[in-house]
Amino acid sequence: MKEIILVKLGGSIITDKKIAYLARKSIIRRLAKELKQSKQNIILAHGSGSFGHTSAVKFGGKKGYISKIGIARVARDAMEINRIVMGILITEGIPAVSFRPMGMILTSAGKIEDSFFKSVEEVIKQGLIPVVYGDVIWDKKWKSTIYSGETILNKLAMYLRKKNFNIKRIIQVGQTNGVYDDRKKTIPIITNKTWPNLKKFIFELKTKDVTGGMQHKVEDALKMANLGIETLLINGKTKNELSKALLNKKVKGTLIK
Ligand code: IP8
Repeated sequence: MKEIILVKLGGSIITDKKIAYLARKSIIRRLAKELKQSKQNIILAHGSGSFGHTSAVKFGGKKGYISKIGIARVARDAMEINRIVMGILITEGIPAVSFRPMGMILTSAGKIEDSFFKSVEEVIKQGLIPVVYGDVIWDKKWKSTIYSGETILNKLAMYLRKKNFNIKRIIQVGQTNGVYDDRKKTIPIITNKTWPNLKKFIFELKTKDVTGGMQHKVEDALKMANLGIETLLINGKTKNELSKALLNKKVKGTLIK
């Protein structure tokens, strides 16, 4: 059984969420160097941050859109941040291959109707690093929906588990030391049991985000925990947190299990 670690670089860390269409290239480069130190099999996902979200707030996408040119722009902007990330990964010597989610998934009212992940599986077998990202997904009822990077990563994880891959854990790299409570202190562990109580007290950043912020992130991760896959949320602004997390060393963050 091949062991795989899934890593998501959040939109909040790879872009400046307060400034439209601004990528934090030096942070992406440092995270790429940290990723490169790992000898594990990795699947990488990244968010859209101030690229896709800025446009999706204007033109829609989550349950259809306001204009054809608008949704075309959302789709273009989601791809644009991917182009920037891919450029850096490859310059850093990482054999990364980009898979566009809208070409792998078709939904109806937000639920997957058809998907094709076999090429991703093949690329992992060849020892390359597949990269997916938050994207516009074409939807038979709503016309379009938007899947965040972690939703796509989770769908891939479920597929690969069925194919007997051993998904060890998901590492989500954001700009906080995991999930904060209302006093801005890290909640070290969240489980399905503790979440209903904790939920009322979590701290949410007030930036534009059509895929739902921290609560959505935790709830998606809890679904994965039900399948035995834990998620670790760490701070990408702290140097070497990602490399430590990849080596299973102690980090400041939240473990969702
Ligand atoms: O940043 C959202 O992906 P996320 C994708 O991972 C778009 O939530 C197009 C807004």
